[in-house]
Amino acid sequence: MATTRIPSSPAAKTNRIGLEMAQYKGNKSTLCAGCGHNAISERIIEACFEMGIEPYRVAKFSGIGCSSKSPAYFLGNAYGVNAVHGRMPSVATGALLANRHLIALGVSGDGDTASIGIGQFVHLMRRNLPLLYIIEDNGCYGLTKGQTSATADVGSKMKSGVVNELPPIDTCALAIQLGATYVARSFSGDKRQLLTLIKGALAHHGTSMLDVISPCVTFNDHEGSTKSYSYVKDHDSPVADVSFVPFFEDIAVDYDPGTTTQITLHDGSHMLLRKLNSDYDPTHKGAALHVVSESHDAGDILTGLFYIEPQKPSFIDLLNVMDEPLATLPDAKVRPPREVLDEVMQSRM
Ligand SMILES: Cc1ncc(C[n+]2csc(CCOP(=O)(O)OP(=O)(O)O)c2C)c(N)n1
Ligand code: SF4
Ligand SMILES: [Mg+2]
Repeated sequence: MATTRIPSSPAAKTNRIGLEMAQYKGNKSTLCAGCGHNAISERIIEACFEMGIEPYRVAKFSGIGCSSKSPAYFLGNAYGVNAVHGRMPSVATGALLANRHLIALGVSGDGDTASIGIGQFVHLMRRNLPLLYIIEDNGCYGLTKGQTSATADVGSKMKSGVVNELPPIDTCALAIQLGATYVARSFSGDKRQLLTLIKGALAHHGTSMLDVISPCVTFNDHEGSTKSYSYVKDHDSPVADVSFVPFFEDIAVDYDPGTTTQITLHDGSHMLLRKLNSDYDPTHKGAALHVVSESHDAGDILTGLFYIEPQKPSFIDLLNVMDEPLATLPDAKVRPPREVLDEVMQSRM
């Protein structure tokens, strides 16, 4: 269902398609003040505005949770579906098969994804559906008062004082291993890195999985938590400094080629990765899995673009889905005439 049209004001700055930032906003947030999820919504708004994305082509998908409520707070001119808890991937898959021209943006939580939704998540990752999947990861079930989620680290203390003893599921490692083609981790407090990674993900054609550490100020921002603002600030370790150049901008940049990897995305945009770790190659799956696993052992929160594979065919390409949206095909094209049905019934399989 499309939501309300937000009017423009004459004086504001406009983007390359003539829209202003206000036209990318949504309803006023009802989340707690300071919740990391609000910062992520702001970056989504900025990324879509700066890239000149047509809001009415975007379809927002989410499950259930504080994080899954957040699509109401950005892109009020886009389509939006709140699915059942943990079931967003199948709804998004159906919508994209019905209309391959949608720009699909999924927002989920660590509970919605790694606990109840893990079964749907793993199949989404192996299909390479063209969708940006953001996990707003606070290591707890914020909406239901802060229970431990499956991404909580061993030794992390919950507000109740209980210490988590179960190993976390690393959604980035899982996504890389299963076939997602753009996999990154960021922090809601790192505006520049997060904005860049969202822009790159929007230009990518395939599944982009972005795990964003997003502190829950009400239930998981205390001493002893490994998903608090202060812990993440102290342990954030970027794998590379990442920049994004959209297809409509000239790539004349001041990067030293000897220290920078340049990756061309599906729409002609570029990701530029200035290496911080000398040998890191984000197009090498084994290397990506290695750095993610190594960072766990070192107790770091590794951020940045871990893995990218821009050329792999998406699920839509593999299925050879026709260009015309299936959702708008006229009855005459979708209902085979009686003679054809008779022929099928008579034929031997
Ligand atoms: C089938 C089902 N089981 C349980 C719930 C209760 N429930 C609602 S949100 C939620 C967890 C949300 O956690 P997360 O996805 O991490 O989102 P957050 O609120 O932390 O952003 C749970 C268990 C539900 N709504 N539906
Ligand atoms: S309870 Fe936590 S996750 Fe939910 S809105 Fe508040 S701070 Fe955010
Ligand atoms: Mg959560």
